[in-house]
Amino acid sequence: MSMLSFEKKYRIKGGTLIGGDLFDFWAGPFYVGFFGVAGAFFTLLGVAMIFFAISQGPTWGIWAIHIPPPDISYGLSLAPLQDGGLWQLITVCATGAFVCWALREVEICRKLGIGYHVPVAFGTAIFAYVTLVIIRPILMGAWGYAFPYGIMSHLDWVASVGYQYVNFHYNPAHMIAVTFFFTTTLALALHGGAILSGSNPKKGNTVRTAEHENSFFRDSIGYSIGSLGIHRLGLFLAINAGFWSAICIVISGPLWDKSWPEFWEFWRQIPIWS
Ligand code: UQ2
Repeated sequence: MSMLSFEKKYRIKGGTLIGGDLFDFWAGPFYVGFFGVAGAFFTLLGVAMIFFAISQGPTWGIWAIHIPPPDISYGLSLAPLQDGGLWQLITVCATGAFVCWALREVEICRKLGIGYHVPVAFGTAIFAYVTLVIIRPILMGAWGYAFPYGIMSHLDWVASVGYQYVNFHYNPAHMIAVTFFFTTTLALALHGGAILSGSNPKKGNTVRTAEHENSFFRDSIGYSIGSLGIHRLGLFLAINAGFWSAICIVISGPLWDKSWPEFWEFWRQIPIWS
């Protein structure tokens, strides 16, 4: 079935979570839905407020733009617009837009009768962002603990929070997250290489199948995870990278406020060593 006739067959009403048939239509190639409309609303409002916040600041320089959260002294209250309030509204719009995008993906999955793997994976990225700008600040009692919106300024925030815990690389959850990020790139490099090597034959050769990919890995490392398995592994690795990123920052402060190198002192304190 060609893609065009496939889409004609499956682009039918139904599967919405909210709004019934009201927003159940397409705009060109794009499915709209209630969450498409709500997501566009949050996006336009959020981007407009980013531009307004920049216009009130000292620079339009792309690297120097800096939209900070309210001062710690505001605690968890609403701050005046120019004093972190715009950051708060931008955060509401960003979170709203991300969640709408994920729920629009869910509606598309329901229409197609496929699993929710893609929105679940995207949900992990949303979870990491929400942990940084909402969950951890609430646990620590002030919006001022969130990161500022700005290219260099958010990097400065990461460096500063890292040094606050002396050496963030000693955070065990950070170690796990980094390991998952690296393993994700290893798996995608192996998989991308495997697929391209088989599907781009030299002139005169036929496209290879999964048997060739299996045999390559059995010959080289004595094991093949399989053509479905590699995708299960990839999803598992990528979701864990995002998940442990959220864990490593949410425990820094709420659960552990000393230096991370000091955390490993427990090992040296085990009586057996003395
Ligand atoms: C594989 C396979 C694929 C692949 C890849 C492998 C036919 C097309 C890349 C090899 C992957 C293995 C052995 C797992 C490696 C483990 C980690 C943690 C990176 O076997 O099946 O399908 O693309």
